[in-house]
Amino acid sequence: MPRTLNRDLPKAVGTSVKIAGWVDVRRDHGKLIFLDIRDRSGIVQTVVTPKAPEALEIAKDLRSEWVVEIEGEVKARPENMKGEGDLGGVEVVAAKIVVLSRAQELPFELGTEVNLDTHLDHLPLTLRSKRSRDIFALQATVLDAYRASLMRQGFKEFVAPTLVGGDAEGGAAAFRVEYFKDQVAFLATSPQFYKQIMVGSSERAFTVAKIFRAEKSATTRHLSEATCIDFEMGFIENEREPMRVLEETIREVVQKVAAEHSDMFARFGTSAPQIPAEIPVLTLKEALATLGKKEAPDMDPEDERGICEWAKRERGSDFVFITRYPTKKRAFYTYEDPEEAPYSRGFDLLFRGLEINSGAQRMHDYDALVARMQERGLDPEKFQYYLQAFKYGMPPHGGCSTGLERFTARLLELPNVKEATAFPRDMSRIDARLTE
Ligand code: AMO
Repeated sequence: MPRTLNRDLPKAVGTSVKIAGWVDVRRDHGKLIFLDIRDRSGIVQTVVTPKAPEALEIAKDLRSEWVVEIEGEVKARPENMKGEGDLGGVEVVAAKIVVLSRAQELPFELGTEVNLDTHLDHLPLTLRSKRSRDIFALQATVLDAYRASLMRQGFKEFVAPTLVGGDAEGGAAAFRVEYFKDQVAFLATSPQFYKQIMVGSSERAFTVAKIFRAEKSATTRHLSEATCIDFEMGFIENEREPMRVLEETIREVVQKVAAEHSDMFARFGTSAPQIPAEIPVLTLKEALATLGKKEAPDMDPEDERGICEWAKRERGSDFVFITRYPTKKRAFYTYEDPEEAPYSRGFDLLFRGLEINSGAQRMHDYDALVARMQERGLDPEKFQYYLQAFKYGMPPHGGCSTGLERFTARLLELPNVKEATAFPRDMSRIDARLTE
C-alpha cells in the first residue's frame, strides 16, 4: 500500500491507508493507546484498540521520536472529540504497526523550553520541534520569495566563490586559509567584488552567498558564518534605485510570508510586519536629531532600536532606511558625489531594531577607484583581478546585501539570530561547544 501524507487524510475518511512518521506524543487511556504521528505535512492522531492485539503490543513499547508505519482506517472524529487544526477532525484506527526505527530516551521532551545552548547542543533533535520547523519553513519562504522577486525585476542569479584571495570589506576580520602555494587565501567576507564584476556580464545580478566573519564579538546578532542575499544593478542615477528594488523585494517577501504563514506570527507573539506605501528614509544626521542626539559618524544598537520605534510610532513602518553615512565609515568601494562630500551614497535598512541590509552606489571609475584604494592604504596591485571590471568599462552601479538570518529573526522577533540559523557557527561553537 502506498503511503498517504497526513494532510490528505481528511479526504480519505472511510478508507484504509498507510501513514508513516515520528511518534510525537503517546497517551494511554485505559485499554486504548493514542499516538500522535508527525510527518512533513502535519500531525494526526491514531488510536490503537484491543481489536488489533498485535498493534497494541507494539504500541505499548512506542516512545516519542520512534519512527513507524501505521496501516488503518481513517475515521471522522465526533464533533465533541475534535482536535485542533485541519487534521483535528480525523483519526486513524490502527490495524497494523511497523517500527522503522527506535529512539533512545530523549534528554528532554521535545518542545519544552530549554536555554539556547542546550537547544543548540541538541539541534539534530530540537530542529524537529514545532518552533524550529516554523522558523525554517518561514526562512525557506523568505529565500524563495526573495529570489522570485529579484528574478521578476530582471536579475540573474549566479554562484559566488567562498575561497578568495583578499578581504573585500577591508576591516571585517577574515578567516585565513593556509593551503595554496605562495598565497594565503581567505573565506569570503562578502560576495561584493564578484557581484560587481557580474554587472559587466548581466547588468543585474544576484547571489545567495555564504559569508564568513572572524569577529571577536559574541552578540545576539553576529554569526561567524552567515547567509547573504546580495544584488547589484547597473545604470543607476544614485543609491535610491537599489533602495527601491530592495523595498519592492522586501514588500513581496513580506506579502508571501504573511499569506503562507499567517498563523505563525501569533504563535511567536508577533504579527506580520507593517510596510507603508513608502518605507521612511532618514539621513544619519536626521535620524540622530530625531533621537535628540549630537551628530556622530554611525549609530549604535540603542540608536537603531530608538529610530525603529520612531518609524513604527510616527510612520506605521517596521522598516526604516538610513542614508548619508560619512564616506570614511563605509567600505572603500562606496561612491561619494563631490557635492555631497563628506557623505557617501551608502545606506542601511533597519527592521524592528536591527540592521538587516547594507548597500550603496559604488565607485565605477577606474582611476578614482585606484586613488581611493591608495587613500585607504590598500595596494591596487593586489586588486588587479577585480580592477579589470573597471578597466574594461563599468556603468554607474549599486546594490546591497540582506542577512538572511537577521531578517528571519526579526520577522518572528526571535531574541537571538542563532535561533534563525539551522546550524549556527560562532566564536564558541561549530555544532558542539568549543572548549576555551
Ligand atoms: P555588511 O557587512 O553590512 O555589508 O553585511 C551585509 C548584511 O549581512 C548581514 N551580516 C551578518 N549577519 C550575521 N552575522 C554577521 N557576522 C554578519 N555580518 C553581516 C547583516 C548585514 O546588513 N558588501 C556589503 C554589502 C553591500 O554593500 O552590498 C557588506 O558586506 O544583515
